[in-house]
Amino acid sequence: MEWSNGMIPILEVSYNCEKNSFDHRNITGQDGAYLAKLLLEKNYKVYGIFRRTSTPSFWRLQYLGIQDSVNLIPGDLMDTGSLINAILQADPTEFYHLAAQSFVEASFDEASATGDITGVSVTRILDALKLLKKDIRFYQASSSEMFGNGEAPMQNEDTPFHPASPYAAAKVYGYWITRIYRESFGMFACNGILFNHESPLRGIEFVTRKVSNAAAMIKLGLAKSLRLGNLKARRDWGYAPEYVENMWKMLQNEKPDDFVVASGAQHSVQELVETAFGTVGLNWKDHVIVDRKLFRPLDVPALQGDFSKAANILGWRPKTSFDDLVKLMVEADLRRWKDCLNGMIFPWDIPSSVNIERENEFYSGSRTYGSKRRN
Ligand code: F7E
Repeated sequence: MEWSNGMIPILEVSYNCEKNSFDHRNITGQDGAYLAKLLLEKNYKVYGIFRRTSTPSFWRLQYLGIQDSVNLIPGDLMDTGSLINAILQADPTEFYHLAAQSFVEASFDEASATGDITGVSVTRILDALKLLKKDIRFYQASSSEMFGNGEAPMQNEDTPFHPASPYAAAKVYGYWITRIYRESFGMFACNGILFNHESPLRGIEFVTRKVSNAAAMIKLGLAKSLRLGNLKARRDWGYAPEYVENMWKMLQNEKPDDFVVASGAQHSVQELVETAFGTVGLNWKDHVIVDRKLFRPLDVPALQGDFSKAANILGWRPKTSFDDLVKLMVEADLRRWKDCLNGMIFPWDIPSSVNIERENEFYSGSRTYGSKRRN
C-alpha cells in the first residue's frame, strides 16, 4: 500500500487563560480529531502536533478510536524550533493548521496572546515550511468571524472583512499571510473560511455544546438551570465532520484557493436552545437565565455563509440540518451522562467523579468562571 504523509496540528484551544485548570480538557481539538479520522480512512499516515502539558488528554482521539493510529509529536506554536522538528520528523505532503486560541470571548481578555498564537504563528509555520518543504500543500483554518460586523446579509469569498474581536483580527492576519505566501512565494496555501461547525466533540465552552450538555443534565435531574448571554446572536451552524472533508478537498484541488464552508442557513441562539430543550421534552423558558455577565464586549450579531464556490469547484455540500445537528448533540450528551451515572468510564471531557452542581457552574464558560476558580 502507498502511504503519503499527512500532518495535522491538533492543538485547538490549548492556549487558554485558565492554563492550570483548563488546559487538560482541550489539548486536542474537535476538527483535528475528525480530520485525523478522515485521513486515516484515506490511508494517510497521520502526524499530529500536540502541546506538552503536565496532564495531557487525548479524549477526542480515544473517543473516535484512533489514538493509537496517530503519530503524536510535541510542539508549540510559539516555538519555531519545535515546529521545524515536527516537520522534519513527519516529512508531510499536506499540512493542516488548525491550532489556535479559538474561544472568541477569551480573546478580549488575552488580546495580545491571541494575536501571537492565532495570528503570528501562521507565519512561523509558513516560514518553516518555506525553508523545509516549499512544495507542501498548506491549509489555514480561517474563520467566518473575520466578517464580523460587516453589512452583507450573506458572506462569500469576496465579502469585505470587518473583525469584531481580537480573535477575528488575528484570523484576518492569518488569512492574509497565507495569501501573501501563496502569491509571493508560489506556495500551495489555502484558506478555508469556516462558519461555526459543531458536534459531540465540540468544546464545552462553545454555545452549542454548553446548551446540549445542559439540556441533558437538566433532563436527568443533574442540574436545574442554564445561564447564557446573548440569545439574539444568529449563526450559521454546520456539522464538523462534513467540514473537515472540505478541508481535505481544498488541498486536492488543482490550484490553491480560498473557500467559504457553511451550511447556508442561519439560526439564533434562542432557536438553538428551543430545539435542544425540545429534544428532551423540556420548555427552555423554565430553565434558561439570561446573564448580562456572559455578553461579550462586542458580539457579531449575525452570520450566514454562501458556500456556492465550494459547491461549484469542490463538489461539496452540507448534509446535516440544524435540527438534526442539535438533536444528535443533545442525544450524545444524554447518552454520556446516563453511561456516567451507570458507572461507566469512557473518554469524555467531563470527568465522572466531579461534583455535578459545581461543574455546572464551572461550565457556564465565561470570564466570571475564571475568577471563581482562582478563589
Ligand atoms: O458563540 C452567543 C455568543 O462561542 C456563538 C469558534 O469556533 O465559531 C466559534 O465562534 C454565539 C455568540 O462561537 C453564550 O455571544 C450566548 O454570539 O459558540 P460560540 P463563536 O464565538 O461564534 C467561529 C467560526 C470560530 O472561528 C471560533 O473559533 O453564541 N452566546 N450565550 C454564547 N456563547 C458562549 N460561548 N457561551 C454562552 O453562554
